Order: sequence, then C-alpha cells, then structure tokens
Amino acid sequence: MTTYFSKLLCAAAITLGCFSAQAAVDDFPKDQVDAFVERMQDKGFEETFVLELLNQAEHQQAIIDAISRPAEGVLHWHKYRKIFLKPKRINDGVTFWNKYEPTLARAEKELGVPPEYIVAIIGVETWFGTYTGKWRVLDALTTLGFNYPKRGKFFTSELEHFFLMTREQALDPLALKGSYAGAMGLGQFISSSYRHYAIDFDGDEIADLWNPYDAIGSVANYFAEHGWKAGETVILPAKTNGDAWQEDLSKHGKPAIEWQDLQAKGVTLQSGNIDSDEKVALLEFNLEDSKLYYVPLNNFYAITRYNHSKLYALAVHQLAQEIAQARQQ
Ligand SMILES: [Ca+2]
Repeated sequence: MTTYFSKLLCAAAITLGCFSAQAAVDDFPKDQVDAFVERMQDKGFEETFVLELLNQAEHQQAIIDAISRPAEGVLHWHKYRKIFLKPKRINDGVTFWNKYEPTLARAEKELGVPPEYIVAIIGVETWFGTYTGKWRVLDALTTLGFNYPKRGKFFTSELEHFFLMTREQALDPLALKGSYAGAMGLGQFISSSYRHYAIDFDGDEIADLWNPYDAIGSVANYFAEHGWKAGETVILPAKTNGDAWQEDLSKHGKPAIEWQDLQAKGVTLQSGNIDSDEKVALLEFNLEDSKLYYVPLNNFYAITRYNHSKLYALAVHQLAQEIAQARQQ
C-alpha cells in the first residue's frame, strides 16, 4: 500500500483505528479497490464512505473454497431429486403455505404465479427461510469481486449493485447476511436482482427480502417479469423414437420449436396435451443407467431464469407439485 493510499484510509477510517483499517483493505488488490472507489464516486457516493465500508470488509478464504467446488452439473437427476424432494421439505412447504395463505393468494391474483411455485422456490433456496446465509454480503462480494479473478467482473458489478441497493432501500450494508455468493433473503436474490425485482408486499414501502411477505411478492414478481404465464403447463414427460429429435435437445429448455415439428421428429407425450403450434423444447435427464425425456414449455423456461440449471428447475417443478398434492390430503 502506498503512503498516499494509507493516508486516505486513515482519513476514511472514522469508526476504525488506522491500523485495523489498513489490515482490512490490504485483503484486496489496491488497483481494484481504487477503481471501485472511482466507479462508486460516479454513482454519487463519497470517497470516504466507500473506503470506510471497504475497510470493514474481510477476505474470507472459505468463500473462495466454496465457490471453487464442483457445481451441481455433475449430479445425475436421481441424486439431485433426492436432495430436494425430501418428505420433510414437502411437509414444511405445506406448513409455510398455510401460514402465508392470504399473501400467496394475493401474489397469484396480482402476478399470476401459483402458490406452489413460490413456496417451492423458497423451500429449495432457504428451507422456507430457515437458512438465509451466514456470510456478511459485504465480505462475500468483496472477496469474490476482488480476490476471485475468474468471476471478478460479475461480483464487482454485484458489489456495485449492493451499494446502490442498500442506499435505495435504506438498509445497513454492514448488517446484511447472505449466502457465500452474496444471495439474500428467503428467495436468495443477488444484489442486481434485488434492485430489479424485489417489491414491497406488506405496505411499509421497503422491499425487505428477509420478511416473508415481501419475499413471497418478490419471488412472484421475479417470475412474472421473466415471462411466467398464468395457467399454462410447465413441463410434460415424453418418450423419444428414432434419432431425428437429437438435434433439438436443449440445454436450458428455451422453447424453440413448435410442438408439431418436435412430434414429427419422434417425440411423444407420456401424459398431457400441447397445442400443435405451441413453442416447446426437449430436455434429457441422466439417470444411473438410463435417461428421462421431458418437453418443457414457456413457464419451465421462466423457472430457469431463477437458476439456469435444468435440474434445479425440474426439482422446483416437482417439489411444487408434491407440496400442492400433500396440502390437499
Ligand atoms: Ca415491505
């Protein structure tokens, strides 16, 4: 650290001693910290304010270790399914639904998203608000933004959104906790999603995603803004014949072909109906010794906007169905 920068930090460290301030910002490359401070000054933040916050951020090696572990992509569907569709998660989903029934009903009425999908998302993300994350968001986003070059650009951008979001919602940036990747609240929104899709749903004019009422409205709003259409089919099980369909295998299930054209390539439904001119896709899921096929429609693709994994989206869909079924019994 240069003398110039040390002086700046001493001036900035209002609540901390100069020594501890240096120790904290020394966690991060100086050129990146400087660039970030400038970037936030362009957004109307005082240099001293930004530096003071960064002084209090701490590099967390455990976060780098966590994000470096292999992702869910390596799992087969049957293993993935077992993780998410546990009987306790289904039962707790029914309890959550019953507790917040009027709010869930209002979300469906106003935003078109059925309760079971909102409940399933919150169940998969945080076990209905039980685990919303133990890391300070400031530490997560500075660690990944400044000390994880592979995704530094993305997380520095999220750090910028975090500064803006806490200013907009009058939240304390030092107090907020989330996942190791900086995802917040019952629905685990990252800062940019928080700014774009979080809504106030209990009338206090603050979008507080740790508040279940706001979280329910915000998850529904996220879906609605990503193209969810009320009352439409999400995904149907299918079978394949021949191999003409192979060129239409999709990665995330983005509807790209009319159902009649996919049918002509050897795909048939195991249950349900689709209009012949409806846009669909074809997805393949690996089991231990075999494969499963599904035809996703627009609403399935909307779920993948929450998390791009087709495994994630199918787990959310099936958990939603199981919770809805369990609640009727
Ligand atoms: Ca609120």
